[in-house]
Amino acid sequence: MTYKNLLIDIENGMAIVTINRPKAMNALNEITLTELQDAFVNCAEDDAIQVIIITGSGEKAFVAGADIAAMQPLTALEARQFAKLGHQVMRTIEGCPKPVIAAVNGFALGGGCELALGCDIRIVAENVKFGQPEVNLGVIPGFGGTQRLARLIGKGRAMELIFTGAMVDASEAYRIGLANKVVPFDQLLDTAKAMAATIISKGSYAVQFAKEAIHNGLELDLDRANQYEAELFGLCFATKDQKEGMLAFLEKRQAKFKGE
Ligand code: DAK
Repeated sequence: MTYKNLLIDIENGMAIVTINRPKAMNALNEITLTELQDAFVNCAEDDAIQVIIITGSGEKAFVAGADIAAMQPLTALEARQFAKLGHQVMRTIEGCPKPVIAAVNGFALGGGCELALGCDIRIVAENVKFGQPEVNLGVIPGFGGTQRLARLIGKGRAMELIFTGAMVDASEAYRIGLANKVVPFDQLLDTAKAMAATIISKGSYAVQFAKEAIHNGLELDLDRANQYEAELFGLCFATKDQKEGMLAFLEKRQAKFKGE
């Protein structure tokens, strides 16, 4: 996988996807979004990859938003197309059967905050600044921020952030549930990799079904969601990892999962 604005490193069962447009604070333009879409489809299909980590190059920015210079002259129809591309990328990340960890360094604004929201887990550096500053530009969040931010941190807090365009620092992000973990910048990637390694050591089907159950179940009422969970729970018993995991417990030894 070779891209213009992305770097992809594959090691120990994980793919590290780095958005690499440091001169524009890793802002998301059409090429970058198209490449992200392609990279996540490829990572989803690659059996050598079990967890994906996404980060931004440099210390200053994860992603400072959708590319304002590219967006400024768009017509309404072009803007709609651009928003659809962004939505498609976020959906691809959410729908990716493998866990996706955002390692968020520096500014995660607008489309950058929305990209982090599309990921399953957010580990952030102490210098992080989250925000949805679109109202400063005369627009609203266009890559799902009005929906995912409210779902993650609640309607009232999401409205405050989106109406004021205010930025949130690391401790506040952690307090309101936007960040799972806060670490010094120089430990960011290692912390994300350590979490990825822990996830990789589990039965990969169990992790995959858990992601499906949580992600899709949240869109359903509780009875249907529980039914959906029951189906996926049952499906776990079609895997060798379930037999091995339970046998290992009974034999008082560490399970050897094979992802089968
Ligand atoms: N787009 C393009 N370039 C950007 C950028 C961005 N979002 N953010 C920063 N840059 C560029 C700057 O223009 C500057 O470029 P040069 O002048 O050096 O060529 C370079 O990165 C360094 O930025 P600064 O000089 O401004 O650096 P500072 O440290 O002083 O400030 C900052 C850092 C992140 C606070 C500041 O750059 C900033 O406020 N950036 C904009 C943040 C922002 O407003 N982000 C939200 C973008 S809007 C929709 C689809 C999508 C969206 C909405 C609607 N539809 C189609 C309906 C999504 C919108 C957004 O994400």
